[in-house]
Amino acid sequence: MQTTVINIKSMTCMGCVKSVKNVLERIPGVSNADVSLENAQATIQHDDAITGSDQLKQAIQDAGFEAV
Ligand code: 9UX
Repeated sequence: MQTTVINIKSMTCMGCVKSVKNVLERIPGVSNADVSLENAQATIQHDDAITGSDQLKQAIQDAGFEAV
């Protein structure tokens, strides 16, 4: 298990936060995702052997947000 923190631009409301959280938690290998609007970042617990940080980033981009 590994913790990855990804900075996310362009989340403007709690709805955005929820969407990002849902997207992340549906990914295989992700056990928990905490998304903070204030900090503009996601803290994700995941199994690196199943889903790595690049894939997490990609999923955030695909959902329409900017992962940096
Ligand atoms: Mo609310 Mo966030 O419509 O895009 S979900 S601003």
